[in-house]
Amino acid sequence: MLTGCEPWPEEIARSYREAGYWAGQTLGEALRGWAARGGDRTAVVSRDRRVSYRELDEWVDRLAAGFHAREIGAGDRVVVQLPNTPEFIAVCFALFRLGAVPVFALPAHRASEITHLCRLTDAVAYLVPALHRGYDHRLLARQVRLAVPGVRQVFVAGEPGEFVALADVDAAGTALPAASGGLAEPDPADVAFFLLSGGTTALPKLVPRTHDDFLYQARAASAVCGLNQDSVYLAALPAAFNFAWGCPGVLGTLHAGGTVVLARSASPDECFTLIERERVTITSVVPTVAQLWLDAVEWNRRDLSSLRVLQIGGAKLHRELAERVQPALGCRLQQVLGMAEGLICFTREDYSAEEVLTTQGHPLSPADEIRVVDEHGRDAPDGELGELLTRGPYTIRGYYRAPEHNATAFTEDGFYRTGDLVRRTAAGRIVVDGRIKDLVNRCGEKVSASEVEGHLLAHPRVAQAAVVPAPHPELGEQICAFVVPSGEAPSLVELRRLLLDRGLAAYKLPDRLDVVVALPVTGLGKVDKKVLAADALRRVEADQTTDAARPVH
Ligand code: J2J
Repeated sequence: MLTGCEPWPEEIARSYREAGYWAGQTLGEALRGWAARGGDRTAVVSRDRRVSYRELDEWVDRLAAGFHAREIGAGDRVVVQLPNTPEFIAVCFALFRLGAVPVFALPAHRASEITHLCRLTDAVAYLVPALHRGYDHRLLARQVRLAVPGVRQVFVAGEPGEFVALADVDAAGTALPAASGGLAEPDPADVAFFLLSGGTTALPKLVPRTHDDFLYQARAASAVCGLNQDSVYLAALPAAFNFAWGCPGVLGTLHAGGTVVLARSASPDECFTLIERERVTITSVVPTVAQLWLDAVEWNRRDLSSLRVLQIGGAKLHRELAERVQPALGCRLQQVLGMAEGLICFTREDYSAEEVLTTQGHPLSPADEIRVVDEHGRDAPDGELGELLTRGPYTIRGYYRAPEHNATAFTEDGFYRTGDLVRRTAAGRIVVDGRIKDLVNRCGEKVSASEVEGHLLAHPRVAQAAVVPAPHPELGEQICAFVVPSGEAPSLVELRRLLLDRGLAAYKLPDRLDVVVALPVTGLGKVDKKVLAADALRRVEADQTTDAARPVH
C-alpha cells in the first residue's frame, strides 16, 4: 500500500476477501467489465454530450496512454479539480488504470486548499477547467505552481494558456500503456484515490480509498438502492463528493449499467430540466438543496414523474422538510448518513414512514461494526446519546500522512471516531443528534472552525478569534465569527475580503461577525465553544426579532 496510508490488519483483510466484500478488482478493470456489458448504451450524459460505455472505455485508454507518455505513472498523485463533466470521470479512470492516484479537490477550492493538497501529497500534476462559474482556474494554477514547484504539469480542460490541453493528452494513436511494455495493473488493495475529509483539522485530511474497498461500497450501495440498467442517476452535487461519487452515485450507477447525468450546479432550474429530459430516476442532495428544490417545485412546470428516489444526506434533515419530499416530488425519500472516511447508513424501502422521516437508517454492510460510546468510551445503551465509532470493509484505518492525528481519530482497535453524536433505536436505526467535532456544517459543506480562525487571526487588528455554528433557515448552519479586536474592530466585509485574498474558498467565509471584549474559556483555559455557540444562537435570535444585522450569504 502507498506509504503514508494505514492498511487493514492482514487477518481482517483476508476475512473481507473471503467473505467476498473485496473482489480483488481494480476500478480500471471494473470499467472494462461494465463497458463489455454496456456497449453502446449511454454511460454518461452532460449538458451537450452523450458518451456510451464503449466510448468511455476507449477514451479512458487513450487518456491513460497520454498521461503515461507525459510521465505520469503508478503511485503518482494528481490533484483533480474538475466540475461535473464527462472529463472528470474519464480522467479519474485513466489515472486508476495507470495506478496514479487522483486527489479529489472541490471546484470551490482556491489557493489555500489546493496548495495544501499539492504539498501534502507531493502531487506531480494538477488538473483544472479553464473557466468555471466565471473563475479562471489557470490563474489559480499559476499561483499553485509558484508555491509548489513539485507540481510539474498542469492539464486544462478547455483553452490551456501556457499549460497542456487535456484534449492533447487524449491523443489517438499513442500506444496504450499495456501494449507499450506491459504496465502492470495496480494492486486492488492499493489506494485508488483520495477523498477529502469534512474534518475538524485546520485543513482537510486526506482519506485514502482503495480499489477493493470503494468498489465494494459502490456495488453494495447500488444493490441497496435497487439500481439496474434502467436507472438514471443525476449527479447534482460535485461528483468529487463521496455522496455523488459512490453512494451509489456515479460508480454505483455505472456498475449497474445505468446512465449518469451530470449537472453543473444543483440549481432547481438546471436539475429539473435534466430530470425531465433524461428521465432521471434517482439523485442525491444535501438538505439545503432539497429545500431549494421543494420551494421551486411549486412554480416549476417540469415533469419530474420519472424520479423514484431522492437521497438526502450530508447534514441533519429536519422532519418538516423530510415530510414535504413525497407529496411535493412524488418520490420516495431515502436518508443517507455518510462520510468520506467510509461508513454509510441508508434508510431502506421496508422502513416505516416514521423511521424514514426521523432516522438516518442502518449501515450498508453486514460487516460494518458500530459502537455508540459515552465520554469514557463505554458502550451506551440503545436510546442514549453517544459518539458513533465504526470500522468495516470500506472504512479507513487512518488518514494519509497523519500519524499524530490518527492516534486520536481512531481507537487502538481500529474504530474511526466519527465525532457524530448519535443514538441507536431499539430497531438498530441510527439517529444523528449533532456533533462533538469543531465544525460548521454549512449547506452540507463541513467548514473547520480552526481553519477559519487561523485566517481571521492574520488580520492585524484581530487579537483573538473563534468560530462556531448557529442555525440558519436556508444554510442549515451559518458561520459565526467572534472576534476580540486590538484597536478598532474590523468589519465583516473587511474580514471576508481578507479571507478571500488569502485564497480561502468562498463557502468558508463567516456569515456573521460579533465583536466581543473577551472569549469565554473552560476550566482548562480553552475557548468554550459550547458557551459561544449558545451565545451565537441568542444573538441570531435577537437579530431576527429586531430584524437587524442580517447575515451575509
Ligand atoms: C446528519 N449529519 C450527516 C446526515 C453526513 C453520503 C452522504 C454524506 C456524506 C458526507 C458522504 C449526515 N445527517 N444524514 O460522504 O457518502 C455529517 C456527519 C458526518 C459528516 C461527513 C456520503 N450525513 N453527516 O457528508 O465526509 O457529521 O460526507 O460525519 O462530507 O457529515 O461529512 P463528509
